[in-house]
Amino acid sequence: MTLDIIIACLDDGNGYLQECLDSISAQAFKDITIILEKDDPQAPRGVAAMRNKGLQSAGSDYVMFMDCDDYLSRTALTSAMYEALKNPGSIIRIPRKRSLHKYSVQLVNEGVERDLRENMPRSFYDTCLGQLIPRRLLEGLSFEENYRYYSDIPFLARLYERTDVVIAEDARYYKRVHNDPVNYPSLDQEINPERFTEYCAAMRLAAAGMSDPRPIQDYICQFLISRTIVGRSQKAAGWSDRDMNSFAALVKEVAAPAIGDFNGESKRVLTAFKNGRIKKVRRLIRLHHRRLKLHDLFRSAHQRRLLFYNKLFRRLPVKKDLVMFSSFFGRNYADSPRAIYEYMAVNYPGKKYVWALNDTRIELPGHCKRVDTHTLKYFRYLATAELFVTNVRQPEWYVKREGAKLLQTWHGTPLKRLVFDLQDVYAAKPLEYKRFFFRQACEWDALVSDNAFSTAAFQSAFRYPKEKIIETGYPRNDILFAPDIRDRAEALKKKLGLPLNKKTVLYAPTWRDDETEGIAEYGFTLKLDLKKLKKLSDRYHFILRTHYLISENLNLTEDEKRFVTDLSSYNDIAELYLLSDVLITDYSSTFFDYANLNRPILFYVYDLEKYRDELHGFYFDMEEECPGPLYRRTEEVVDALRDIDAVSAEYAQRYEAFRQKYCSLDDGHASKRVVSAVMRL
Ligand code: C2G
Repeated sequence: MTLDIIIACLDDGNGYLQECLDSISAQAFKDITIILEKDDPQAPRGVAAMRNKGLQSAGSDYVMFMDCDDYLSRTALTSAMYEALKNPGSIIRIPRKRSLHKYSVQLVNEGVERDLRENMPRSFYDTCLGQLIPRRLLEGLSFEENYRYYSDIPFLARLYERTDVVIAEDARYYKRVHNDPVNYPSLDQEINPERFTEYCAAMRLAAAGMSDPRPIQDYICQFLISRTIVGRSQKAAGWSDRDMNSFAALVKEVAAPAIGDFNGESKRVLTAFKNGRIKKVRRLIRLHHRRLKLHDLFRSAHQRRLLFYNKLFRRLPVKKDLVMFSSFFGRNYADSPRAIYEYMAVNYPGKKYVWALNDTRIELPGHCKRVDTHTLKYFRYLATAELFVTNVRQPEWYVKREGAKLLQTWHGTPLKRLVFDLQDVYAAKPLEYKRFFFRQACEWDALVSDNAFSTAAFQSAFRYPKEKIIETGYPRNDILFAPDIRDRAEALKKKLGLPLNKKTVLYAPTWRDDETEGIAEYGFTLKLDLKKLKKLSDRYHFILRTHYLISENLNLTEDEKRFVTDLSSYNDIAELYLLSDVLITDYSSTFFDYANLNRPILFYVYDLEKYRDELHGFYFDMEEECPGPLYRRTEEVVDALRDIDAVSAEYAQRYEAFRQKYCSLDDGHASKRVVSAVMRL
């Protein structure tokens, strides 16, 4: 048996086509002819015309359609062909699954995906993609070339009347969802006011050609219900009257016979559509969402606080001279917001200061109020502060008010690619991440940058305008230039019970996007072998410091605790920089800051390829620019620590070049420069 795969390639701006082709050549089933139809951006033909053209060259037993940004699971075609052998003459459907990730990443996840039942039972299957269609069934069929989005519908309506459909359960067709709908929207994501007019026309045409239009009637009803009163999506609330009227006409003319199969709220909505009572449809949608909101209010304290924020606090006047600080979502009193606060507290004593800080054990110097982010007060302060200083994104619900200013200090010079420079997104809400980030960045009045390199990276990564970036060096690094750092380090060591007679090594790795524990919480597997480090315990004491997103605890044994201290929950890493003699890190921005101290840095990068090629990607080549050696095994780290002076000597030149490029603005006075810039805003 042979198979033609027709790939319609509208726009390959993201280089997805290669992954699609890779997934086809990785199949064990080989009797495949690829018919690739590329669109010409100068004279676009559209998907329907490309598929029709592809059909003209098809000569195999089966035909399958793919989009150029999609790909197949490893055994998709063997499973599908096996079903084809068992069921000659049937269409074999490969279940579709949405993916936001690259082919290589998806391959790793195959078999451990949670939801494999993407192919929910539907009265009508609305895409031609990922189905092995016996070629002889396609005679006389073609895609409607006038349609941009829904040419599949009438085509499939006729096709499905010619035979039955068998599902190849083990196979997967991965439908790639573009995580950057702003710059690279897929057809599904394209915003077009004509979309629903075409939808209605396609449905009418489909129904007209069917001997039994019931599946289409049912499908239209399900579509309207899912967009109006199912779940929390408010999509239908934004439909224009024109769209509403087109749907009403469609229900009346085509779908009305299926309404009887529905009941309750669904039936009411569909009947209102049928009777052309658009206002009533809108009222039912409003009621549905109000009911949901009420339900949320009863269930969640956060929703109640939000209600106060939106309805009350945002109407109070913005308080002049009220400055609010937050670092790492209220977890720490640290980083640049801390440095800026300490500078302002001394130099602007007339202002009122508030810190969002959840850990009551952390002491706050100076005159300032502390507020827990889970309280109503926090919402009130945030609504009324004249200046809000934060080192991470502001809360999603935050709305910047007239007269208020938001200073974004960010939290590191990036080696790891960020936001718009990322192809695959692993954030908690990958689909919305870039859009949300962009919207939030628009509210920043200024963004602090440590060096010219960061300024350039932030412009592309955040799509943030250069004029609003203040390139001053990092306030958080001011502490590293204090004249008494040696004394401070010793005092801190004493306070933390660290040995004074040994050198201290700080191991501060970053987090791994794929070690998810929950929303914005990550696990951590310690790959540095403590048994091997133990050999150095007469000379070195080790500090382990995991990233703030890691929620997992490191369980050290009593024996390990003799030469290792876990300071993952220690408030401010800058103080740990001060007291350590060597830093071991990986892709974390910590090394840019640490280099200010001119002390040795080792890179323990056991998963370099995976991190660089799959998870994140870097802004520069680590092997060429890093101010220290890259190691993959603990033994190498141990050897380097044995003769750390030799390592420093070997990397001296590279270290200096690195400092020139990334640290030249840090001089102990960045807070002052940032504050003067903010005062001018
Ligand atoms: N950090 C820490 N402990 C670690 C790692 C990081 O306290 N083990 C702090 C440091 O201040 C560091 C900041 O968190 O500069 C950001 O951490 P990164 O590991 O760089 O990662 P991320 O939070 O993803 O920030 O553009 C900056 C970053 O590269 C992105």
